[in-house]
Amino acid sequence: MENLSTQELINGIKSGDKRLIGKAITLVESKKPEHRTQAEELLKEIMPLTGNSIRIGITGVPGAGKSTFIENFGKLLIEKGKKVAVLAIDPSSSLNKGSILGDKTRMEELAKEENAFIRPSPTSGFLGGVANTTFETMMICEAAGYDSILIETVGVGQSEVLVSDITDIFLFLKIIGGGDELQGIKRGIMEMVDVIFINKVEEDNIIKAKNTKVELLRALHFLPSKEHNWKVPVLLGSALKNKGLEEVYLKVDEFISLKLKNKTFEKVRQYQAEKRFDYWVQQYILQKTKEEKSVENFYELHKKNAAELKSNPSSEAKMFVEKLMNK
Ligand SMILES: Nc1nc2c(ncn2[C@@H]2O[C@H](COP(=O)(O)OP(=O)(O)OP(=O)(O)O)[C@@H](O)[C@H]2O)c(=O)[nH]1
Ligand SMILES: [Mg+2]
Repeated sequence: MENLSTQELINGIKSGDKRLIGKAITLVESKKPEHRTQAEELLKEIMPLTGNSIRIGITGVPGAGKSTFIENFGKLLIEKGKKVAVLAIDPSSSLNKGSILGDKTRMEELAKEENAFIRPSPTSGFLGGVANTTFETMMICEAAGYDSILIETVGVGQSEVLVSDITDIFLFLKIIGGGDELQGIKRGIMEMVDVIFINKVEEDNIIKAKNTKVELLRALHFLPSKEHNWKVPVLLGSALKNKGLEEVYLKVDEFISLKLKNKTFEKVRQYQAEKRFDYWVQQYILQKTKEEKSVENFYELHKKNAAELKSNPSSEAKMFVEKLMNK
């Protein structure tokens, strides 16, 4: 990696230079400890410029139309005067190469927009883990003036949990399948979702789509309300034909306004930050562990005991931390 100073990167971010924004993101994604130190420096400096965006998570099964949706929804946001950053987390990309590349080509038009920035997120971070690396990428985008962040993740369960930990609103893209309409939406995901968009609704399946909507609304009725006074809406449309996206925009806007009114917008962000703090405490303790030979040795010893099923992993972890503290 080209050696740019922290200040050069910060200036680049502030002036909205996409090449330097990209370099700064590469820095926070780096697995090298010395890069991490520079990343911390950079993030500390840009912190006051972050937070001023709406963070939108978008999920759905592979092929549901997430990228197509983001392409057209992103363009709609730009028409409304927003600056849009798109981050894609694809936990399957290591198995199924080309998915992320696919995203790039599917967002061709959005990528050409001056006010859009598109970036795939790595599926594994060094210390960060997926959600933390993505969060820091989001901070850089916010500092560069992007006020709408769209995060695409494929609907396989785990990644939604991560994405819902860093976003303000969660959108679920559903396609109509045969048989049980609730199949494919795990209860856990349903509980995280704030807006549902049934995609690929076109002339030939509109009746089916309406039935699906009724079924979904019925199922949602039995779930506890995540946000006070919010009923998860089920919208119909076609991402490809640009139908129904304005309604999604209005619902997103309504939901964010409600969160601000209920004072949960800030509260949830604070709670998310607490979780990140705890995460980083663990990561930095682990990193320190590896820096000192004697500590590393007893770390490895307890880990081995756990791995060999000699005793409970939590007991081994407790013994290790107690030794570490008394050192
Ligand atoms: N008919 C129709 N096709 C659509 C619509 N939205 C997306 N598609 C098509 O569905 C296919 C998958 O779309 P993508 O946008 O790549 O879906 P995705 O959810 O991002 O897929 P992954 O990233 O692979 O999980 C593409 O061939 C799209 O052109 C729609 O509203 N109507
Ligand atoms: Mg996609």
